[in-house]
Amino acid sequence: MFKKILIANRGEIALRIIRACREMGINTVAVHTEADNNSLHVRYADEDICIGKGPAKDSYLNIPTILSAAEITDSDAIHPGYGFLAENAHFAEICESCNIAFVGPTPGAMRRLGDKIEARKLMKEVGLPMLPGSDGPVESEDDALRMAQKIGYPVIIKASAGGGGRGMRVAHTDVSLANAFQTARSEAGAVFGNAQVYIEKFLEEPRHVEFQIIADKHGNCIALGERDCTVQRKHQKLIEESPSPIMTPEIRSKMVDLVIKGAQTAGYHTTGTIEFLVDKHLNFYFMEMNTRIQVEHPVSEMVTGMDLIKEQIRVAAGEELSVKESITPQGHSIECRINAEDPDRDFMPSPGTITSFHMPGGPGVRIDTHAYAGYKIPPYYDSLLAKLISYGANREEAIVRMLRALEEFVIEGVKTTIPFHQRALNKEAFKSGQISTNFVELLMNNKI
Ligand code: MV4
Repeated sequence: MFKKILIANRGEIALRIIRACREMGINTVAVHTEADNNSLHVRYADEDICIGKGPAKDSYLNIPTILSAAEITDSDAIHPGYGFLAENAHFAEICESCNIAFVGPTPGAMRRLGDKIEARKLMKEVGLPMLPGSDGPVESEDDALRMAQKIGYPVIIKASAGGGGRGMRVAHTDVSLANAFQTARSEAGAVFGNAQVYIEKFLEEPRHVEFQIIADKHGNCIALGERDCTVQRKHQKLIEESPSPIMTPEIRSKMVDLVIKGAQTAGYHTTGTIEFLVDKHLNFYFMEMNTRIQVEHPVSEMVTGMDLIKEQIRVAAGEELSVKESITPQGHSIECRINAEDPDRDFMPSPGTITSFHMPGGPGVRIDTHAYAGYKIPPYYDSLLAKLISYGANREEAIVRMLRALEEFVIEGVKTTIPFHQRALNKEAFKSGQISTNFVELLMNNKI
């Protein structure tokens, strides 16, 4: 097992990783910026190193600086968390060449799955259900037109290196397709340095359902059920839950077999998530695979009893999975992302000092946060302040507990998304589970 892990991240996830390490007897190194000097991850770690001023590109994204910090502290592994360098294959490669274990996939597996065209090809061969689309890159406007006419409108052009909704354009007619193709291509080139795009049938009003898997280097791979992340705004998830309210045991069992086959075929040996779009008839379509631990991993932990971070560290160190069979979710868990944003002002970021901070507690409530009373939220990073997670014997109990916890939560000094969550969870559409990815928009425009 590793003796010392450097956490190349900040905020709640850095703290979450430090807590797992503490329980495992692994020493920790926090890296931080001047702006994050007073963050809890710095206080909880055994050692800490300042790696820059505020902006991430000069600190949490600076590969040479982070590797120097790992060398100086004699760390034998780096945990990247999510975001920042977590899906950077070049970083994983450099860690490898410095003899520092990267807690995540091999650079090869990360590259294969990070390229959406490659991932689509691989998962299609394995037998995962796909929306009709191109089997490779679309190279020209004529190519795009031919494919679109074969698939039928509406279609979506997506960047092969994409993610977070960048480099993505929908077209409803031949005329709009030419423009969609060109703008998706140039945006993909500008944002990702890779202009390759592909085309798919555009699914209207889908749900987002994703499967959590974990694999070791001994041939074991298991699934930990699914998460429903349909409640999003501008590709930022706001509420996640497990299990999905629309899942059936039959569909889950079929999907679990397929995602495990997919991960094994990709040579995958860590935690990962396979994302699907779901239509109103409960047809599933592969969307993409995420090769990191995700923000919303706690809801899977709550319904499976597995500590995903500890397990991820164990498999990175070459150990076998502690559980060899897939786990069926028990009970129900919901996560609300408490962001320092003003829902009344189009979710505008609200950095500043938290003047008072009282966390909820009691049965079935978990909070992952790096914040506290007096904490100053820096303006440089994402606005996630806390993850409020509820657990109940069933969905109704998880919702009631979440509403009770949201009521108990006091955060003063900055605006937060707490009022948004209270509104959302009280909506009949949410309670009945009858929603699609347009739920937040409908809610904010008072259309439901
Ligand atoms: C789609 C789609 C409909 N049809 N692909 C959004 C993020 C990116 N990873 C892919 N996305 C979508 N791909 C096809 N063929 C709709 C979306 C989409 C979406 C998906 C999940 C959750 C929220 C969303 C919001 C807008 C668009």
